[in-house]
Amino acid sequence: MGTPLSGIPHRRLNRLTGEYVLVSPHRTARPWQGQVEDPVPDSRPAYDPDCYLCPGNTRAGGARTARYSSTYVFDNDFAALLPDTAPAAPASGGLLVAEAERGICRVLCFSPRHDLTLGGMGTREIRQVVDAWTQQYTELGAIPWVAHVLIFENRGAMMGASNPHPHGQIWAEERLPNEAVKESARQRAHDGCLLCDYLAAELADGERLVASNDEFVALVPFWAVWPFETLVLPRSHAGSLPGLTEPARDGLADILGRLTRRYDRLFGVTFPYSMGLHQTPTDGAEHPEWHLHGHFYPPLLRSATIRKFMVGYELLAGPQRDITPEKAAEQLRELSEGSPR
Ligand code: H2U
Ligand code: ZN
Repeated sequence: MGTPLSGIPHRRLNRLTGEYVLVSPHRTARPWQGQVEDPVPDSRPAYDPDCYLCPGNTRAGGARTARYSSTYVFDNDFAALLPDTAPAAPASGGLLVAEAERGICRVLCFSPRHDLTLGGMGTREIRQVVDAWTQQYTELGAIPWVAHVLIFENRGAMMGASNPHPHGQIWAEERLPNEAVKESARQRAHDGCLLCDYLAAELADGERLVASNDEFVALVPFWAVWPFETLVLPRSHAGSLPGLTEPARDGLADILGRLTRRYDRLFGVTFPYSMGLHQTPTDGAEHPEWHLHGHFYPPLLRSATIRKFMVGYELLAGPQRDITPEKAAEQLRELSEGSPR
């Protein structure tokens, strides 16, 4: 594929969404001068008596978090969607369209240890998270009215995480949300599997690869919007976590640990991000076009404190970036991965 137009303003097509991103590489003529430091040691305790996610503690709503020893799932005490929302008649009075939306929101603690992050957990512990995600996708997706299950993690205050305890969320709902609608349409429109073909092109090119193992590849997508955005892809076609083989589940755990440790070393801080897994809709239809993948959207641009803002052009026209995806991949690739704590 090669890197086209590497020195001039250009736009790139996001094959998954059909949207363009503007790239302005000439604005980053200065060489990379950012220091690469070891992550600042986290001073969090292994157990925090005031943390609502630590084993045995009372949550805000009064419920008690169990004394768990690996992963722990509970219904979100402040759920954005509710399972018993009555299917009200759509209020589509002309231009004003609204419809009731049923859903189930859960919180998943990755570890009983308050002081860990995915990158600090060993592959075996992350594999337990992968298994919990698989189980949740299967269980929630099997509910007849659930059409979509989103698994995600907000990490760091910058991304709105309410608590540093390692945890993620799961939102299951009645209809496909916007991103799933766009990605479904683009994958369906492609002749063959879009992401199998895309991964083959990226492996042949190599310029945007960050880390890989026998089962999974992490790369900065050609159309990345966030400076250090990455896409995590299984090498073999699978639409969802239950479709992964045992070695592939281990491979996913391995790549998640290694990728997040690279992130943590980039600016020497626990790297903030929102990450999520996009999987086959559970709407009862056949979706051979869907290829499981993970998106990492980190907000940081140049240091632990300089973030990318989505303002101006981004809000009013479309996403724009300066540092090229190739440069970002190179920076992430050159870091050592370190090891879990
Ligand atoms: P975030 O850190 O990504 O915001 O996720 C934490 C979720 O935990 C959030 O959705 C829920 C919040 O509603 N929560 C509980 O369910 N119980 C609590 O006691 C506090 C927070
Ligand atoms: Zn905790």
